Amino acid sequence: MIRFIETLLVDVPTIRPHKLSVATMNTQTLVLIRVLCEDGIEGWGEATTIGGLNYGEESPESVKVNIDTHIAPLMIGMDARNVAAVMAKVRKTIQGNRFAKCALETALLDAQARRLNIPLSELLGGRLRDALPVAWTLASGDTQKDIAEAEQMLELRRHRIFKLKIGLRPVADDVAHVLAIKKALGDAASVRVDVNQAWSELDAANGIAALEAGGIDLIEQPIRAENRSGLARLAARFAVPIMADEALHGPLSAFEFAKENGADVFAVKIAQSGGLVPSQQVAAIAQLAGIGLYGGTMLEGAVGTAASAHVFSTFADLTFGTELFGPLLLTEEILSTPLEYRDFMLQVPTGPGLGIEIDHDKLARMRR
Ligand code: MUC
Ligand code: MG
Repeated sequence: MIRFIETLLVDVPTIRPHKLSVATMNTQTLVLIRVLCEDGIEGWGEATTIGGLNYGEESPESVKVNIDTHIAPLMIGMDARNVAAVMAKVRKTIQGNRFAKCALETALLDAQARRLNIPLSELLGGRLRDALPVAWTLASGDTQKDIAEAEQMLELRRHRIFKLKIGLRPVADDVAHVLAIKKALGDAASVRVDVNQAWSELDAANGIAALEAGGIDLIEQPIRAENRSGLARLAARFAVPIMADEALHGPLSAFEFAKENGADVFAVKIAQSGGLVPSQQVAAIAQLAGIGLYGGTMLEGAVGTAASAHVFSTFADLTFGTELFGPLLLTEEILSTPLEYRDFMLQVPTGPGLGIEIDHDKLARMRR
């Protein structure tokens, strides 16, 4: 039986300002969820947003207040071992709030997998890989700093896929910035861009042509999320793959994209999908429609990153890798043993549940 659900807010400074077209992040707020069950088993989940409400329609505070006030009371007393039944009730009763739902489903599945003494990935049907390629986002806002950062990551063998955040400056300046980085790194690295919706369709047509000619490998959400037909036109027009990110809100929107040939690649995010099981549904739709897969992040800390890793490990294809670097952007570690990054890959945890242990003393000191 679900006995108690606790939500905690934890503000963690980033290692450097993280500049996106919609926000500059100096801290990340983790919403951590602890579900305590009658049999003594506890499960953890997490939700994060980007720049409060700058990126999407949920904020850390809305996730907390909506769980505390509206969602947790529905769940208390239900059978913790039947995660599907609990989540079916939540999904039927609560509109929207995909991030909150994802955090809760994560905690319930973590608890159930711990109860069964198996890794979460096995509860989701089983993993197909034990390690995931991880991209790093270069977003200092300065070309030379970004090149130095990328070279350091290559040297450390931590990342060889780099995603550049653009869209704030004029298109020509952004293109020059990206191509300077590609030129400096050469074939040692895959260089990609994320415009976070900043371009008009006309800007995108010009910008993408130049980026494609310069050897850029992937173009993420160049135009407004609402402009689905525009993204489909860009995908049809260019050979370089066009990826949907902010436009993708779970299985139903994945299905619409698939019907409309709306994108070449999906950035699957557990929070945007509304949970771990819905993320698998998004992936299944993509695979049936011949759409490529990329494991995305909402810059979660260790809990959400581990949850994402378990889910992505079950995907049959993960052609474009992942960007599960969230914990590496933060100055504080909330696990007693950090997640393991080596040889350009995140190792998918192997212990029961999420396979991680929270440092409770640290959390007690850091919570808001
Ligand atoms: C996004 O739009 O993909 C992921 C990596 C990063 O730096 O920002 C996020 C959000
Ligand atoms: Mg993105």
